[in-house]
Amino acid sequence: MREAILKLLIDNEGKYISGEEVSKKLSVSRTAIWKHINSLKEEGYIIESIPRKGYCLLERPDLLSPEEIRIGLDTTRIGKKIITFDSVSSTNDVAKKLAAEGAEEGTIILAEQQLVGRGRMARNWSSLPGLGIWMSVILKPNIIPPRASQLIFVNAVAVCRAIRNYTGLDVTLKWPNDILYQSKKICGILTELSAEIDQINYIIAGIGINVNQEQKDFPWELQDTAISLKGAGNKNIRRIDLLKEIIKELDCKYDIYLKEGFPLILKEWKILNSTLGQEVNITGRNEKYSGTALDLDEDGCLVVKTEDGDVRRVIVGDVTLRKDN
Ligand code: BT5
Repeated sequence: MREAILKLLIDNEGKYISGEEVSKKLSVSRTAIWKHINSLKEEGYIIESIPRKGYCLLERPDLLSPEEIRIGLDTTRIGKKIITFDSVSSTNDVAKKLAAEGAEEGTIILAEQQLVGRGRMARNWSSLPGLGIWMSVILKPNIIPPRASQLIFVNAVAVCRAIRNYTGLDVTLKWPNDILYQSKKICGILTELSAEIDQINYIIAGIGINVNQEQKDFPWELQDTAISLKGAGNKNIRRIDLLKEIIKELDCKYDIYLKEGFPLILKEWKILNSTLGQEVNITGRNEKYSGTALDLDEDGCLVVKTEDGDVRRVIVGDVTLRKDN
């Protein structure tokens, strides 16, 4: 009921809606409405109540509340279930545990803060409270395990599109899992897999987006390489509205991937990327080399022409654009 009242208030944001009208529309008593309004106020919603005029929603807090995220969200798979926490070690760890216990595909785990947010190869991911979107999505695609790395690109394309749609910022994709604004990292994606030889149990897509940090909020070692959407666009972002756009795009791109396979995703990745055609330094597991990034192949490998003319496929590794060094 609280969700229905909130929806009605949001639909009429800035306008008065009388207790009588709410009561009629939702078949709920005036006392119950009053109780729900008070609990919304306690959470930070600014609602004016004037006798004989009714209730008017003046301001919404920038809280990632599942109730508000669900309003108007009409997705097929992603976000049917949303679980939020104030603070967790890592949303990917929570998601893994839930997936192993049988959580349904599309379940989203969100946290206001991560205490041990991580990147690839156990690197640290700075996840300050209330300033970013730290989320994990449980996926259970019916594909063979060697195809799992394609999901990295499905998610990256979806998040990049959503950020572009919502902010208008010209963010780009860097192989394999970064989203950049003018060479600085705005988002990182950590895709983790649980599989048997012949089947995938689940994939966790962990998405970290810097949203409202000031530059000084980042740890000193990230000052030159990280940026937030607020830093890039000079304005505060309502995280929940961006998050809804991300969920919609994830749902849409995942649907395309399941129905039509990887080619359309690959095509869109190529449109949105800032890696291909660039001079790059590659740091692989046990080696470093330089070359030109030529292409992304259908397994998600970066095709690089090395300085001595060999063409190599990079499966795992880090890429730095040489112009940024
Ligand atoms: C990534 O790894 O970029 C994947 C980051 C995924 C984070 C999400 S948040 C929700 C979910 N739960 C988790 O615990 N993780 C996921 P990688 O490509 O390895 O990059 C890591 C490197 O990025 C670090 O070594 C730092 O140099 C840099 N870094 C750390 N925090 C950053 C931040 N907030 N913004 C930009 N760069 C950052």
